[in-house]
Amino acid sequence: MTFLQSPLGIKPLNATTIDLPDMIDAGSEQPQLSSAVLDMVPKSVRRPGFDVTHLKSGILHLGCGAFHRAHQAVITQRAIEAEGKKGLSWGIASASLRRPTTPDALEQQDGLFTVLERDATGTKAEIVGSLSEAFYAPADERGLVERLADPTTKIVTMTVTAGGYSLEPSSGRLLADDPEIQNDLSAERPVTTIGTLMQGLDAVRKAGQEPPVILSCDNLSANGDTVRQAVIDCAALKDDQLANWIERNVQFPNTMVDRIVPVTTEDDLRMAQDVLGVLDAAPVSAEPYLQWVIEDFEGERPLWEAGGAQIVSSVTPWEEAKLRMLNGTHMVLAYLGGLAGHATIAEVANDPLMVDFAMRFMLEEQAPTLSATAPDPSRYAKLLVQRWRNPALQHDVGRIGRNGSEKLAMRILDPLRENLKAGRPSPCAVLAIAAWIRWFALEDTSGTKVELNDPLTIELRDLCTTAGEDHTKLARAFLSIEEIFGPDIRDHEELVQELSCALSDLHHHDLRNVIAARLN
Ligand code: CS2
Repeated sequence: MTFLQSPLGIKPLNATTIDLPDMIDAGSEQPQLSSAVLDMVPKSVRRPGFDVTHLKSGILHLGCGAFHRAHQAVITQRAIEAEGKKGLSWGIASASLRRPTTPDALEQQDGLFTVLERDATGTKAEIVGSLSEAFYAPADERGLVERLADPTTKIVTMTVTAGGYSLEPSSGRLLADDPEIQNDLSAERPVTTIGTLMQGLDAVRKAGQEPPVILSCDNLSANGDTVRQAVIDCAALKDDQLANWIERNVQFPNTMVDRIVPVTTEDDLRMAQDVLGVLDAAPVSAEPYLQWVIEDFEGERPLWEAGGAQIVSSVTPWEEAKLRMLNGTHMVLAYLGGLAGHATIAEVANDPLMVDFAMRFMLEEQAPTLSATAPDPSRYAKLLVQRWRNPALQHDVGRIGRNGSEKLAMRILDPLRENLKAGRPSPCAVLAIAAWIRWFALEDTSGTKVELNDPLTIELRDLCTTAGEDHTKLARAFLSIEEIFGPDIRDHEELVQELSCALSDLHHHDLRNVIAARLN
């Protein structure tokens, strides 16, 4: 069974969904953060080690969300500082694709915002000034194509989420028939990420310029290779010569990005105000942990290693481990934790039964699918549990569980497929998939923290309604969704039965007993 894909478009990663400026106390006498008031901020707050008014844009970024600002913007700030005057050419022109809220707030603050590094020991604040511009792309006079083709743009980075690339989740290939992609083939102002990259690169080629390096910073398997293929496929729909030119001339290095960055809350706004003594309408909070592994590439780039980035010849071992151990297990914790009534990942990660289950899943099902050069699984898994337990981060299970139809394939189904082939059992993955399905099957979500947010919500709920209490029918119906599960999994009769059994258990028995039974 294949659903017609809902239009995917561009969705910013971890985008702020609340109107932050509205939460600011309008009657407050405190001034708002800007370069003019930096001297009023206490010395304990780290601030840009350069004059932000002298910054020039060398990087174009798509997806000015919280993740980008707490990750790439911080590391780029360090890189600019390390290079002195030369570094000033590495400002980031950061495009918000869906909402004007964040760029509007940043505009009033000369692009400055606070990153609050939070954990049980307290909060460390840093003012970040590496954004030379922040703009709302649909209202931008120049438009992304022109900006991409500007010779001063040396690198284009992206955080648009897995769903923002117009890919079929199971195959990772471009949805060539997607109406937005079709429209973007000739649009002056394309709306999809892939269409924008394709049109921008076409303009670069026509102008006879050197193309920028395209750097995806999203949680996708082999993100650079995957985006490269999608851009080439998109170009081939328009012009074979363009497709060949991209293939020969444009670099798409793979990257692994890691920092847990929840949506900004009112508490973060208050915290920023308390620490700075001035108002910040666009702070972000994040865990202290920060990692960026980038495949080496030719051409100019900021001195990102000065900010802790690792430049390596192959990102694969890091990327696979992160996607399968962190992101895959994050989803497991969200789906089971949501059903158990937990509101945040920290709550789930402090529930011993859930942690036992997560450890079992990571060490016995995900780790055997990782390459030998991946980080040591048991140390990595322990570190992850510690990070998830961070009590200062309000990471909603609904937030982590959203868009599961786009995220399951690379994080949970690819390893499951490998385990099936190797004859290794996958009881935890099967229960996690059943828990995800259960989110859509539940009529009554009172008592749970389940919040349905998926491009296929309507279709998936319909499948549940049609199957009713026939769990085998339900298992078959879900496993037949080719765009999520691929063409092969539905024929695996043993898996169909296992999933049916897990669905039935979740329906008839107490969740904690169901989990415990799988751990025995
Ligand atoms: C999370 C990620 O939203 C999700 O799916 O798993 O945003 C996760 O927090 C980051 O990848 C951590 O680096």
